[in-house]
Order: sequence, then structure tokens, then C-alpha cells
Amino acid sequence: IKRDSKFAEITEDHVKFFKEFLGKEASVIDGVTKDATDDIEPFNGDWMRKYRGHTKLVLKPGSTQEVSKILKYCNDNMLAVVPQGGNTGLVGGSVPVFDEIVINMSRMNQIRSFDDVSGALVVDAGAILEVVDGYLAERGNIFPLDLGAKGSCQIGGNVATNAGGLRLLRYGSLHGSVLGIEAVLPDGTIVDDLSKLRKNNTGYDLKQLFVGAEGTIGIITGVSILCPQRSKAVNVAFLGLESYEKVQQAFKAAKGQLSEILSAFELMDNQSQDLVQQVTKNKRPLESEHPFYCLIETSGSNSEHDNEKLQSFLEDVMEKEIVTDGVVAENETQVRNLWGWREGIPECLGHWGGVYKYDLSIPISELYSLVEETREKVAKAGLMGDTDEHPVVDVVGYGHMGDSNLHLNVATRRYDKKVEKELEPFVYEWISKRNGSISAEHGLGLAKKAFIGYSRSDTMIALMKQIKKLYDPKGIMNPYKYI
Ligand code: FAD
Ligand code: 2HG
Ligand code: ZN
Repeated sequence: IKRDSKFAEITEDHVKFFKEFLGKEASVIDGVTKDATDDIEPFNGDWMRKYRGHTKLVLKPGSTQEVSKILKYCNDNMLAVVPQGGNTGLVGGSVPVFDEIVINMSRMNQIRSFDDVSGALVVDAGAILEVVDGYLAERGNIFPLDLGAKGSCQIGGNVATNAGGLRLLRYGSLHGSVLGIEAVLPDGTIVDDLSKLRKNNTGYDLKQLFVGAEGTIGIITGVSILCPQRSKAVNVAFLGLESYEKVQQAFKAAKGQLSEILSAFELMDNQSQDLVQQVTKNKRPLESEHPFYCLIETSGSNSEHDNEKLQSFLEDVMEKEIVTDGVVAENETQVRNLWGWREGIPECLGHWGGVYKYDLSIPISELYSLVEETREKVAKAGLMGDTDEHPVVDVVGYGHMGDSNLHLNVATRRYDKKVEKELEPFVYEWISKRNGSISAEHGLGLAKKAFIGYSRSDTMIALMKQIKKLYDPKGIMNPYKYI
């Protein structure tokens, strides 16, 4: 792709305007009037080290009013922008492609209000997920989303990507838990829809458009969200299984026997666990190796009762030889340790250099076949080997079994066109044939933009383009991405 010449180039006058009203030094990183390369680089590169932009200006607004003023000015002057949260997104959506201005939300990080009766929390978009969840924990509540990047990702980024995470099975999608949104449109208009109530059937539910819009129609500045009570009893089991067939049986049994206390059912193949071990050097949770592992979490109100339920579930699935081996965490440290084997996968896989990531919705019966077929294809092409000539380290599968969401990851020594050609469009065609989704929870960004047609019809894409045009007629919001 080429830089769109309709966008203006940033000048010293533009920078002067921003500096005047944003005031504080820390809120403008200026690479236009001076060399600020070192300070700017972290905002240009993404978490996977796969995408790199060339912005010369990073703005950090401190209020909704400031966001409004920035966007109005950019819109009037045809300056393209990229909204940026914690920059942990996995589709290259949060970094510029060319010289778009980065609008980084990290300074807007206050908790605005919390109602401990209704559970409605109102928070600035730039607040960090783990910090917000810590605040809620002190009050006996929980944020209805959790994911491995919690230490860096922001609520605004989570909502903008409609992140799914580790407990969607229990707490549902953000489309259900977000109660309201405050956002700024490209022309500076502030949309104040920060409702704290669950119900409001008076017309189109416009806030939903911002959930998963990836910064293409406006900047989210505040979020109101329903936060459930934190469960007093959390139990975690880690199981070893001999086939994907048995994983499915275990999932069905878990839903039946653990029903209302089941809060996560995560899948990991042995290959993924092997790579995690190579990086962390930690001792694996089970004595011997198994082709598949499941992490099951229960969250309920009565520890003894929940434990009993989990134990009898385990006895049952082991007696029926669905599960070969298993371990139950006995304390907080063990809970964290077992979760580490699941949550740590994305970070460990990056260890070798590059990872091709596919985040897919697949009918559950066929979910793992794609990993096997891909592994075979990559091996046949002579790419497997973890050497300079055969750069692929391994093809692994893991993910949110409870949501039919597979993460197919191909760990490689470097990003390499030969590897990419083996994987694409193969993976997308495979998904399309099964009416799956080529992006279950990470979004489109730059990485998946070209492939939206594998999951959406021409009619739907045309409607999306109309929405984009309506909200952002000049096209300054996160250009070159999404649709
Ligand atoms: P960024 O990466 O900064 O931005 C993401 C997108 O949102 C960009 O397009 C950006 O322009 C836009 N954006 C950001 N803030 C705003 C705003 N205020 N207004 C408008 N647009 C905005 N995702 C899952 O769904 N489930 C997981 O389990 C999961 N686990 C992860 C684990 C790891 C280790 C990592 C690195 C990522 C994981 N992700 C997961 C990816 C996920 O999308 C992000 O972690 C998170 O939701 C993005 O938040 P962020 O603040 O970092 O947003
Ligand atoms: C997870 O579930 C994240 O761990 C990341 O969604 C998945 O890196 C990936 O492919
Ligand atoms: Zn995920």
C-alpha cells in the first residue's frame, strides 16, 4: 500500500497548535521540530514486532475535551490519526502505517465512579485492565474480561477490539456487559452515551458500533460497564488427554457437571506446552506428556461445595478414561502457576523471532483438524526445522475451547514470505469453507483487512463501508485498516 496523498504532512505549525493547548511537555512527543526518534519508537512498533509505522508525533490527551480539540483540528486539516491504547493488539491496528499522528490514551486513566449495588463502573478509556480489576477486587467485584495482556492493555482498547479473553464462557461478550460509551467523533463531536443502566430500547443501540470498531469511527474516551461480584471460591484443574475426541467429551462433561460454576475451559496442545517449557524452563504440571491439555476453572460461592463438584467431575472423567491424568491447584500460587501454562503461550512463542497468528472461530468438532493439516502442509513444504533454512519452529494450537475459538500459531525464526505463502490463503479458505470466522476476537487491523471477504458477504462489507463514511467522511481515523 501507498501513503494516501489526500492526507496533509505534519508541519511545525501543526505541532505548535497541539503544544499550545496540550501544555505539559509529557503530552506531546515531537519528532517534527526535533529528533525524538528514541522516544517515539515504542509508539511506532507493535507487540509482535511485525508492524512498524513512521509517525513523527505522539499526542497524549488528558481529557475528553482535549481529544475533541485534537480530532477537530486533524479533521479540519486532513491529518490522519491512529488511536492507541496499551499497544498490545495482535493485528497491527494500533500503530501507524505511514506518518499518522498517534493519539495515545494512557494519560486518561481515572476511575470515574463505581456503584457497588448495581455493579456499574465508569472508567476513562486509558485505564489499564489489571489496575481496574485490582480496584474492583478490593470492593468484591470483578471486571468481566480477563486476558494475558492485562498488565498493559487498556479498557478503551479492549472495547475497541471487542476482546474476548479467558472467561467469555462465563461473563459473555463486551457487547453484553458494556452499558455505555463516551466517544469523540472525527469532527470533534462528543457522543455522551455513558448510561449506567442495562435497558434502553429507544432506537438504534449506537454504542455497539464502537465495540469492535478498532478506532475507525471515533475515539472512545469513557466506558460504563457492568462488573459482577467476584467469586469467593476459585478452583483450577489441569488435565492431560490423549485425543481431541476426548477433549470434546471432557468439555461436554464439564458443562454438564460443573454447569453454573464453570468459568473457563481452555485448550492447549502438547506442542504449545513444549515451547513454553523451552522458554520458561519450568517443571510441567503433569508427570508425563499428553497430546492435549485442558485448563478448567470454576468460580462459585462455596469453596467446599465447588471443590466437591470438581473432584467428582474428575473422578467421573478419569473413570470413563476421558481424561488420562490431572492435577488440582491447592492454593493461590498453584492457581497462578497453572494459568501461567496457558496465559504464557503468546509471549513464549515470540521467543524465536516471529509468530504467524490465526485467531479463528471453527465449529468445535473440526477445531483441531486445522492445526494437524497446517502442520503437515508446513512440514511437506520443508519449512519445519528451526534452522536458518527451515525457519519454522513448530505449528501449535490452543485457545478458548469454550467459545469454539482456536489460536493457530506458527512460531518461526523470522517473518518469512515463504512461510506466509504456505499459510495464506490456505487457512482462510479452510475457514471460509466451514463458515467460520477468520478473526474470532483480535479484529481486523492491518493484518486481516484484505481477508474480510472470507467471513463477510459483499452486502455486509458494503454496509460497513457506509457506516465508516457516515462517521468519518474524510477518512482520517485509522486509515489503511479494517475495511
Ligand atoms: P491497542 O493495541 O492499543 O489498540 C487496539 C485497537 O484498538 C487499535 O485498532 C486501536 O486503534 C484501537 N483503540 C485503542 N484504544 C482506543 C480508544 N480509546 N478508542 C478507539 N480505538 C482505540 N485479545 C482477546 O480478544 N483475547 C485474549 O485472550 C487476548 N490475549 C492477549 C494476550 C496477549 C499476551 C496479548 C499481547 C494480546 C492479547 N489479546 C487478546 C489482544 C487484544 O486485542 C489486546 O490485548 C487488547 O484488547 C487491546 O488493548 P490495547 O489497549 O492494548 O489496544
Ligand atoms: C490468547 O488467547 C490470546 O492467549 C492470544 O488471544 C492468542 O497470540 C495468540 O494467537
Ligand atoms: Zn485468545
